[in-house]
Amino acid sequence: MGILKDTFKIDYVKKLTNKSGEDIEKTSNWDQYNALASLVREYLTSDWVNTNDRYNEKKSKQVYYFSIEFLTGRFLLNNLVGIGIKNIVEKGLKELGFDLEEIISVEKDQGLGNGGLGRLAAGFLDSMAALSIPGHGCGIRYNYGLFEQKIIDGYQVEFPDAWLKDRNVWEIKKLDKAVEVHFYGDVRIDSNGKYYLENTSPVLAVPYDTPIVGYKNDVVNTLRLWSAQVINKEFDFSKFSRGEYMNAFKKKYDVESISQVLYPNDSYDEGKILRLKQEYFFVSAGVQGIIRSFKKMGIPINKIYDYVSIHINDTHPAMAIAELMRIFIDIEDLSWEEAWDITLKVCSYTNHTILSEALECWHVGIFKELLPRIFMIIEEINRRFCKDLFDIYNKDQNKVNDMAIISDGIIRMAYLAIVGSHSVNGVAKLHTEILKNKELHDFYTIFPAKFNNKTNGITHRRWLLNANPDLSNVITKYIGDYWVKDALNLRELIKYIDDEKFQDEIEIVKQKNKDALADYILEHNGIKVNTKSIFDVHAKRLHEYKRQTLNILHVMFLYNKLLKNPDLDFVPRTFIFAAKAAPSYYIAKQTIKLINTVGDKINNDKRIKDKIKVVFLENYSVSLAEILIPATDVSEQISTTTKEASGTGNMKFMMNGAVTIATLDGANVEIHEEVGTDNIVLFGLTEEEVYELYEKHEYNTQAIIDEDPRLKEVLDQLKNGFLSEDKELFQIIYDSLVYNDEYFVLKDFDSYVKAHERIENYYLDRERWLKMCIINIAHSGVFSSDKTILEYASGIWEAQRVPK
Ligand code: 26M
Repeated sequence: MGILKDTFKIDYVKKLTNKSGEDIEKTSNWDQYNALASLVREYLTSDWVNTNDRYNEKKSKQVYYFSIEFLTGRFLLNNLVGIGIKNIVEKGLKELGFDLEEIISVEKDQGLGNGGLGRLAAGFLDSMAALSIPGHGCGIRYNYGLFEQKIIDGYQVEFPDAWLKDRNVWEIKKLDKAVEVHFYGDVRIDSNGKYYLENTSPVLAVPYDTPIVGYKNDVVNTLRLWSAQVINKEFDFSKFSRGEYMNAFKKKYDVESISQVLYPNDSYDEGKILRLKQEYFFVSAGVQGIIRSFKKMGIPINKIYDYVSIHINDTHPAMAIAELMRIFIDIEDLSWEEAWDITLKVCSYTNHTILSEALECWHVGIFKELLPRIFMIIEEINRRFCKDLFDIYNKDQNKVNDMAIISDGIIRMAYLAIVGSHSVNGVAKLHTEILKNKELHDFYTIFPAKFNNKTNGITHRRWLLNANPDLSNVITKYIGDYWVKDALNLRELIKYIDDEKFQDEIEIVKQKNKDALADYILEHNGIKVNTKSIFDVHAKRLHEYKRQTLNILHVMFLYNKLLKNPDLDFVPRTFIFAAKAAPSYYIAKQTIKLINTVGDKINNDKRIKDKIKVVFLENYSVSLAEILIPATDVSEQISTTTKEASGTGNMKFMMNGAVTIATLDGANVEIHEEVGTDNIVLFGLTEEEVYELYEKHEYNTQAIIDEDPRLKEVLDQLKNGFLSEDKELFQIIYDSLVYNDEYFVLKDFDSYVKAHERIENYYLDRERWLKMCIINIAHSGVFSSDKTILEYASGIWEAQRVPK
């Protein structure tokens, strides 16, 4: 959209005065943000309306990305850039005496996700809009997003994330599009064999729509998040007279609890009924909404697969399969066979994990009570599937039980998702191979054509263009701005790899970003870091398999080394951690305490002359990542090989010119393929070695400790009073490493130490280091989520681009 600076200034002053009721000089930062965001929302409204009209007129196939999490972060900068008015706005504001950057930082993150899965969903929405693909998000409007983390006395303490406390400028409530979702009740079948659900407890699902702005293409798609409300007639005021006043409120409270809070776990957690309600709530509302708008087109329902694709992001929305079946059969009167054929064509599923404890299961008992008709349908899907298995496997009942969707009173949601979708994809090459050859091998044997890989990606607009404007400017100065439309063009940078001027500019930008991060650290942690030291960053959820423990043990080892020889030639290092732990994950929370305890000790030890600092940044979030990642020299991607499905942080760091220290896990494998062995620092067990260790049951931690005095020393320090008077404080970490080192921390320790030595040597060779950085940036384009989304669109959804 085009707008003149003076027009903007007039609009803005008017908006700011109207909204705040103050002279503009007297307005607060929040007033200024609120006015600017509201204005941008208004500016993009016509594109939003036109985009929908265009999709309707052309009857374009619509993709609906169903996800229980969307971790979008802030919108303002993205939207300003997307509608192409950022520069004008920045100048206009400056002339009015305001600073855009400051205003942008007022916005609260929309933190409706835990980590990788939710952030991936948000990035995919961004790419679909940028590519003019009619794709929309469907999820839950949680009143409270992921908890805010504070570090108190070294421990994680959780606080509620009241992100809706101030007005959410971006969303529009669509009361007229509300639908009812029915829980509990009795299933009745009439003489014609038609099913009815009676005596249910209905809940009103109210959609709130948020615009998803494309990149300078006039496209605005929609993220629709559902909020639970009590239905007016249920919240019955006539009950007042019967003394039911308080009960009426209890009912309201119970219903609204469905969309109250995001579950703060990022792997499976023992089946809670509220979680099951959340899943069915948004799935049923979303599917009903889709069918309602499809029917308005007047096309027969049995052709819906040509117009609609529903993508199931992990198993949480897998009930979409059964909900579609319910509507097709019970409401649209299709036969089972016809309904099943359509459902399969509409649905596709992405698997995000191979950790078996993370596979979602529900007890038949609670499921059947809460969702009786949905349960019946899943039972029937299972019955038919088992019948096929019985024939395929020559009446081998064990095999049938192994693969059944319902077995031993448990419903396995991944199996439902596989059976009910036409496509099943993993999120990195290695991950997909492991699914096909190990974890889901039996299903792959039966449905080989369903399985495919779609390596994850990240939006280069948020993570490079917007988060790292100085680097973007340098890139554009050398190769033009074609990379913004197609990130693969970043490859052109290779031409300048030997150009000293270019190398200098890359270095200057990194230094500037590091200086800014150092300021942030000083302000938030009170720690003064050496801005010339290597900024080594480990930022992601806290998990044993992600091995923050390996990192901190290595830091302890370096510290010991310096204590023994304080004058050692040593490249100064700043080790930065950022991670939230699930509130109920005890060992993960103790790991945070360990990192902070080690940090306190090292940071205050004069003997080592500030050669190492350890910083734990609290409340890792999208907006913190936007500061942290551009300032990183070394990206820690050190999960136990085979455990990280893909990782996406790895791609963000690479794109911002960090060098990765990595195991050959998840998408690290593909980063290695792109940059070559000289431009990534690999260490640790290979996939084969990991599986061999698991199979042979011969892993002997004691032998490793006996042979490695460095390791023995750091392990002893966990419990000999070196770190804390309370010798039991880290007992659980010690025990898990020494007696049950499931994630091979000890096995990979030596290799990790050596990898860090390599990092140190490369960094000392300034030119070599800068070339590594440049190669990483130049090859990061293949990890743009645009590429990923084009593969989903052609390979899974058969969705076309619908440009203006
Ligand atoms: C399940 C049940 C109850 C409560 C919460 C959950 C749950 C929530 C989030 C389970 C898993 C969740 O996310 C998993 C996740 O983020 N997986 C990551 O997905 C990324 C995107 O594909 C990958 O890059 C990461 O490797 C993978 O760990």
